[in-house]
Amino acid sequence: MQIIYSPAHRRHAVATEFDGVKLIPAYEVPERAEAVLQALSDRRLGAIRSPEPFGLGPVARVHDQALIRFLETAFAKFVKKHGADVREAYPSSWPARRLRQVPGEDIDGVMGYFCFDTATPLLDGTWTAAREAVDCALTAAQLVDQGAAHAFALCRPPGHHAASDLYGGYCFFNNAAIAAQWLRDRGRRVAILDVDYHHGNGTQEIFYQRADVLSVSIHADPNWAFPHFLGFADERGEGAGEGFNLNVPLPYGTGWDSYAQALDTALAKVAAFGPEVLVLALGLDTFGHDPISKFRLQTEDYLRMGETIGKLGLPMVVTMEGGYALGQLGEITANALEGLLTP
Ligand code: Q9C
Ligand code: ZN
Repeated sequence: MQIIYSPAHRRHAVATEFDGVKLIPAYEVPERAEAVLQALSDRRLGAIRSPEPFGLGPVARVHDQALIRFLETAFAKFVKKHGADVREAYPSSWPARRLRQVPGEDIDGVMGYFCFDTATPLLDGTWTAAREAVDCALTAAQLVDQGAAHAFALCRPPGHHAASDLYGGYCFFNNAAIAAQWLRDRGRRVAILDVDYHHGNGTQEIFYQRADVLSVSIHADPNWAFPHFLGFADERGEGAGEGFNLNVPLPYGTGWDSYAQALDTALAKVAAFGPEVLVLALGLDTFGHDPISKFRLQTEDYLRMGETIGKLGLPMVVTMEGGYALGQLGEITANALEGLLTP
C-alpha cells in the first residue's frame, strides 16, 4: 500500500504554550501525523511518497469558490485588523438562529459566516497545509484509479467536517469528498465509509442530494456528541439523494461487539450500492483511550476493523481523519491498515 505524506502539515500547528505557560490542550497537532508516519514505516506497511500537485480545480468541484477564497486570504485579513502579534484567527460571533445569513465585509463577520465552531483556528500556514492534505488524498485517488488496490493519504489537517461552504471540527477542505468527486469525474462509482468517532457532517452535506455517491457514517450519537446538529439516523438523503446517505449513531461507551454490528450494517449498505471504489475516511478517535472521545475500542480491534472492511474486496482510497491518543495513534492506524491488507 502506498502511503502519501507531506511535511507541509507541520505548517498548521497551534501554540500549546505562551510565555512558558501551558495553554488549554490542543488535540489536532503535528505530532499526530509524525506518530502515524513513524509507525507505518516501522511496520513496513508500504512505500512513503510525496503528493503530486493537483491545483484548486478538484477542490472547486466540492467547495464553494467563496470558501476557497476565504481560506486563502482570511488569516492575513485577520492579522491586518487585529494586529501583527496575532497567531490564531477564530470567529467571535455567528449568524445563529434569527440572525441574517450574510457574511458582510468585516473579517470577524466573515469568519463567523464560514466557520461553525471554536476548535478550528486559522494560522499563517493553514492554507498551505490544508492544500497539501488535499493533494495527498488526490494522489491516493489517482494511484487507485490507475489500478492500485489500496492507497493511504496521511492527511493533516483532517477533512470530514468541512462542508461545501463551511469549515470546522479541525477540518478546512474535505479531503475524502474531494477524492471521491475526483474519482466520480473519471467515471468511477464511489461509496464513502466514514469510521471517525464524529459524524462526517461535511461529507454528508456535500453528497446529500445526490444518488451517485453513497455516504455512510458510523459515529457517536449527536444527541450527546460533536458535531451535535447533524448525524442522526433519520438523515437519509434528500431529493435524488434519498436513500443514499446512511448514519449509524452509536451510544456512549460503545465497544467492539456493538461496533462490529454497526460495521456490518454499514458494509451491507456499501455492498448493495455496488461501488467500484471505496473512499474510507479513517478516524482513529473511536479508541478507548482517545482524550476527546467516549467509545471503547481497543488496540487489537483495529486489526478486526480493517479485516472486516477489507473483506469487501474493493479498491480503497483511505484518508486519515481524527484520532488524538498520541501514544497509541501510530499503532492503531497501522493495525487498521494491516487489517485492510489481510486477504
Ligand atoms: N473537548 C475530528 O475528529 N470538539 N474532529 C472538540 C474537545 C471538536 C473532531 C472538543 C472535535 C472535532 C476530525
Ligand atoms: Zn473525529
